[in-house]
Amino acid sequence: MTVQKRGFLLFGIKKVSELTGVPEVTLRSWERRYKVINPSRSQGGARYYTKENIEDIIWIKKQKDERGITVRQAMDLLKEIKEMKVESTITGSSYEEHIEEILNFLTEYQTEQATKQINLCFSMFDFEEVFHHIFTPILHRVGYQWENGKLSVAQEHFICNFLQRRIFPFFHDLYADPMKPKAVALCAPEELHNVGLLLFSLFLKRRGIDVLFLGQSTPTESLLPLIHLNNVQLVCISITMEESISQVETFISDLLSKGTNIDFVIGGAGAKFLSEPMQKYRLKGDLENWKKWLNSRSKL
Ligand code: B12
Repeated sequence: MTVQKRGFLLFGIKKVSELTGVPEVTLRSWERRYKVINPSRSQGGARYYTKENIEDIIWIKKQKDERGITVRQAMDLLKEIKEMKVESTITGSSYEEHIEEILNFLTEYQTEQATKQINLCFSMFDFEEVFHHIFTPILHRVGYQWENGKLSVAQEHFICNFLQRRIFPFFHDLYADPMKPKAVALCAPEELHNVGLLLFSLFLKRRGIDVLFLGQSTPTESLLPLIHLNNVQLVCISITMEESISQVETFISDLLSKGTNIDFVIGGAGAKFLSEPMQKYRLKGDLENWKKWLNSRSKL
């Protein structure tokens, strides 16, 4: 059954099952188990799904069927994306307007307009605010839209590179305190997602800590000489793709077994898959959490 409510089309579970190819019983069990896709209910208890609900179901099915991701992992990812959207609406509609404008311009390769809009953001907000509350949600949405077939790979690459080019100059323009210990920042082996790592490196450098930024897919065996020669005291690692977790863990255990007095911090969406003993190095959350973490580090 399909009904209209406050201008929105709503679909009954039978129709949704037909449209998505997901059996009704599975739809009910996903709702009960993960609580991420929540249709509204009629007074009689019948479920009514919005168009967005249906898109989300198709997205979850695609993750499971084509990418071999478990339903649990796909639901976690979807939840993160939804929370980012809610957060940007709560923290001020002003961010949301910029997010949409910039994303629209970049999707259409309108570089001049996007540049102007980004410049406006830098004039209105602190640069870390721009990166965390505007650039990061844009990139997360790009991922979601790419997954849904709404953005091409070319658009995804273009947008990511365009935004990265606006972040790097800040990193180079900041000066570190020579009296403070040094950090090294790297992505796990085979890991190409490096924007989160760049933001964390920028965070440290802004607070006086010099960061040797190694970036994407760094083979861990090459790091030991660098760490010793430069008196590095903190190793920052970013993991998005789960695959390299075990290599990262071996690297950390090796360094610790050599008696090195080094601290580690690991972030990125894949860090949730770290084993229990390694979870103590994981730093979750955003800027505010990072500030708390830094305050708790007397060495830094
Ligand atoms: C741009 C992008 C790419 C670019 C990356 C370019 C680059 N230079 O980084 C390219 C095109 C290379 C790419 C490739 C792939 N990608 Co990609 N990509 C993205 C996208 C759209 C944006 C990533 C990004 O920059 N986000 C913005 C940053 C700021 O956010 P973040 O990474 O979450 O970081 C935050 C925190 O996690 C944290 N953090 C991150 N690192 C660290 C480190 C430390 C120390 C700390 C403290 C914190 C921290 O701080 C940040 C601020 O909050 C995401 C979508 C998404 N949801 O992120 C998909 C996404 C990550 N990619 C995905 C996939 C599947 C792929 C590919 C497998 C695609 C393919 N079939 O080839 C490959 C894998 C490549 C590889 N081996 O790494 C999936 C991952 C799904 C999963 N893990 O299960 C995503 C989520 C897209 C999706 N919706 O499905 N990708």
